[in-house]
Amino acid sequence: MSRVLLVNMPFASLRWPHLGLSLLKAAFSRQAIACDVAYFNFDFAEILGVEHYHWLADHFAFVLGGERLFAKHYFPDRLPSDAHYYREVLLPADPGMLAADYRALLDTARHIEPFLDACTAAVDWSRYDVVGFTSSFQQTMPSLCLAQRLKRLRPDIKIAFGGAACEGCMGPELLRKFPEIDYVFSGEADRTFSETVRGGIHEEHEGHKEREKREERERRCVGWESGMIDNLDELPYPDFDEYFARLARSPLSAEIDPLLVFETSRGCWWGKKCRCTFCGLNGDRLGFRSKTPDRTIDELRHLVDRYGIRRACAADNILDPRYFQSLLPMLKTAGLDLSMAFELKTNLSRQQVEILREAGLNAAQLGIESLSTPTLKLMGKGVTAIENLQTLRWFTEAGVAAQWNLLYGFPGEDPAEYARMAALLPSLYHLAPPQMAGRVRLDRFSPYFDKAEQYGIVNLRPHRAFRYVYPFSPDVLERLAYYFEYEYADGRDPLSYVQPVVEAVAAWQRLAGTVTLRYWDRPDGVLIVTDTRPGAQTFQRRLTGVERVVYLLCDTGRTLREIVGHVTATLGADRADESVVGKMLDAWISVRLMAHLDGRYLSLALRATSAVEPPAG
Ligand code: B12
Ligand code: SF4
Repeated sequence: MSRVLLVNMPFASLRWPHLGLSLLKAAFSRQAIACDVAYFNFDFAEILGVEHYHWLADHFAFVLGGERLFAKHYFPDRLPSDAHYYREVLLPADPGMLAADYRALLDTARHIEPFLDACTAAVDWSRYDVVGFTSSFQQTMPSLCLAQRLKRLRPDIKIAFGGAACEGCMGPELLRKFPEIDYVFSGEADRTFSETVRGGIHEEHEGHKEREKREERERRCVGWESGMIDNLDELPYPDFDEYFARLARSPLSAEIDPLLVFETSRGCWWGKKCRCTFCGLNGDRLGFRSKTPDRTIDELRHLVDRYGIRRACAADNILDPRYFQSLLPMLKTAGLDLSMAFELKTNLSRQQVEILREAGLNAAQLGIESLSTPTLKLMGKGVTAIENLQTLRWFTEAGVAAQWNLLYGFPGEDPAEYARMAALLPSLYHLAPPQMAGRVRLDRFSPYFDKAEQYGIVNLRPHRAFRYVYPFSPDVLERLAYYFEYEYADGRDPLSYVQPVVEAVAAWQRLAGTVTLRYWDRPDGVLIVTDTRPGAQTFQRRLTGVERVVYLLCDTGRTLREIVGHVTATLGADRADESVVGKMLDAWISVRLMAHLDGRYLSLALRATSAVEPPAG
């Protein structure tokens, strides 16, 4: 029976185990196939230092800085020069890039040969028949460099590749262009990889040396259709042992605060109905599947007990909405004491945000993307600006770290929406700011990629960074690239109208955490609002009677009709004169206590928690 080594190369994060490899290892264990996992990303980080390593992993992810370092090693003298790369790729992506940073990037190259030597020497390769490389997070060229060495050292070892960079046509193309790869697995491989190995990768090789031919190599691409797991409860628990062992013996361990990674679902239920136009997640497979709540709790308990870590990050693209009635309340009482991060769609209620918080959510990646409903409609996001805003406010209020991005450049977007957004943003400086304001990326598998013309996207071409990694013809690059560049059929340049939004976001980021807009609803029926945002006209306001009732009602965005109806029901018809209420709302909008979006009014102040003393007055 074959023995398998799974390899996690740079630039995978050091902060968590690799979920895909940990599941594959567990799948091999079930089949009684010996399998180890090598976290060579640690070996590189131990040469570079944690900070430099993560800088390369995160800062250069989309300009492929890490891939290029290894590509220069793999293809000596076949790639365009560093000076070109700097001018054509790095500077356009980051005009403020310092010369020192550029030199630091280039200087990393001298560590590659010793790193590969160390990887080669660290393992007794005669113990393995199959070596599997995972390839996302700039891992393709680092993996190929090591695979090339292995093939020279032990030509009989079978090399398999899998992971996000092998999905769709990218996998077969890698197989065609890189002779060291024997097998590519596209998509989920929980079942197919162990079955293929059990079926005899090794034996097949022994008998059929001539299988080097191109046609047959293509046959060795195992597709996702055969690999998709319908019932996620059938998956084993991931085996993180080697990650934690590697972390424990690393001199870097004191600098790394590890997280558990878990998944409760795969695919996206929203995307299955209406894929967001920019979304390339999940490759070709969006079919949503989720684990049963009992199984999820058992798995989390197992992970917490085994590894003693109580911080976790879900790899899910989206939360199963049924979990509000099942998994999340169960987590509250399960006694796991877990703090978790999840990616979430923003069509939530205040009560749901509270359920999430009580279940242990302490960070969320919110799919906000825009604060303009017409733009959100264009991208098929299925939420409105007001939903985005109220959810952001509830998360800020609940103390859950909200991470989100503000994107622009959606084909067909109305520039006037950006003028409106720029006017709105200074009212929001007391909320969690976006991590970045940036042009929407064009990813493979997204509707923008698949139906570019239909969306008014022209001149679609692989992101220029790929030319600096692969010395191949344009048609090959088209099949290898994950990110693309493009122009608009109507000739627009978003930079001509988004600048005020970009500047407002920069101001927001600078001010984050230093300004507040908060209210206290006192038992004596007085609602106190304090405001320290830049330009605030009054530090403190008192709202009573109808004002208080309306301000509290607009915790969720409300129409004027709803507001008037509510005032009539609670205070009587004589207090609910529509024009009087309308004037009150307008006055609040002018002093930025309230936002008016999509025909709805939303109170902007955060509800004070009991931990904060109400101001006197
Ligand atoms: C969760 C997630 C994260 C988490 C990390 C959690 C983690 N597990 O590492 C967070 C939010 C932190 C994150 C960060 C980033 N991410 Co991310 N992330 C994902 C996401 C949504 C799921 C990944 C996951 O764990 N899936 C579940 C596991 C079980 O699946 P898997 O790893 O793919 O493994 C399966 C198969 O691929 C296959 N397989 C995998 N390896 C191998 C190897 C062999 C030999 C075989 C046979 C099979 C095989 O079998 C496995 C089991 O079925 C994917 C999108 C997606 N849906 O895949 C993006 C994705 C992987 N991320 C991506 C990117 C770009 C990033 C960032 C650079 C973004 C950024 N600038 O912040 C960073 C990089 C961080 C780093 N350096 O490690 C890209 C990668 C693109 C690429 N071609 O490399 C993806 C594909 C999203 C996208 N479309 O842009 N990410
Ligand atoms: S962006 Fe999120 S919600 Fe939209 S299709 Fe992709 S995974 Fe689903």
